[in-house]
Amino acid sequence: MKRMVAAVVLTVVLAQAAVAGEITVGFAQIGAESAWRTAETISIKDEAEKQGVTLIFSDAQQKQENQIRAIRSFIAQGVDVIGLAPVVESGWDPVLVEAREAGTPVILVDRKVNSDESLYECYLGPNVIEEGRNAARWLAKRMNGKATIVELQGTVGAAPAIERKQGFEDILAEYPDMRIVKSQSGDFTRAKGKEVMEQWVKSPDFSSVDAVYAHNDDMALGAIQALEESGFKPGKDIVIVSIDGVRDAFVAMTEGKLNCTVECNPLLGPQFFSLVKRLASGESIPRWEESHEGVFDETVAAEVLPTRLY
Ligand code: GZL
Repeated sequence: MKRMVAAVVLTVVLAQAAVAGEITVGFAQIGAESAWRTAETISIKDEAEKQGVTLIFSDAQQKQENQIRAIRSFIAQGVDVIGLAPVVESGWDPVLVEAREAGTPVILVDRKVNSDESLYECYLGPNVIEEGRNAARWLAKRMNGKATIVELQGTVGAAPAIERKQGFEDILAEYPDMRIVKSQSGDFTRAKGKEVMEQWVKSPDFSSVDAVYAHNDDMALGAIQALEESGFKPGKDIVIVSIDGVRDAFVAMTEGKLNCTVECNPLLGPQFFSLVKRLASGESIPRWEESHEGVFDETVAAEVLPTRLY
């Protein structure tokens, strides 16, 4: 009953805001840890301006406590909708309950939480497990089903890190001669990806490694730098597949240093504000609004690079 009342209140409040044409959105962004994240921020800010929506934007520097503080501030300021790109998947229940009790709907953007679905309106983002599967499918084909792999994982506890690992391993289960021999978090950053690879190349058994799977392009680009500085030829001695599809990944593929990137579209501004407006006009919105993506490898990089928007 309480949820029904909250839903009615929410619809009326949002509809009033929509009529007044003065929707205010609070967006709790993770930070600026990767080129992908920066592209997403630009897309959200540009679309808010284009659509005349008042945007209160918070950069949490990859700290969950800062995101929680921002959400509480948005609630106190009486925003109409909250957008949240959750840095990790757990620990959100208390603040999401506060938002629901305040009648402030939450839309998850690009990452999921493991809270009950009733605590948010929608997840806008990719099929992240499929991204991991597509990376493994491409690598299996490229390596003829035989590879000794090191894996650079994303931020510990982040849904895309958990799901990209799961998806990759789903496919690896079909290839007994493909195995992951080292796996460590590079926190989705170029610096940490380089740092982890610098340690790995020193280990005696690294000579058996012939492939790298990175959960995002930024860590792959850091690893490429470390491999080059250690005398390896990344993209040739060691085949590298990553995820995101940022511009620098396409440049690296044209240079023969990266072999494949699985696209993860950060340009979610238009879809996000379309969901906000539909919420505001009392329309129901889907539980999952999927962003659509491709797989790009070295054979198409030069042709596709000029068309890339991020
Ligand atoms: C994926 C997104 C990830 C990107 C990284 O949806 O959450 O976060 O793949 C970014 O580049 O840091």
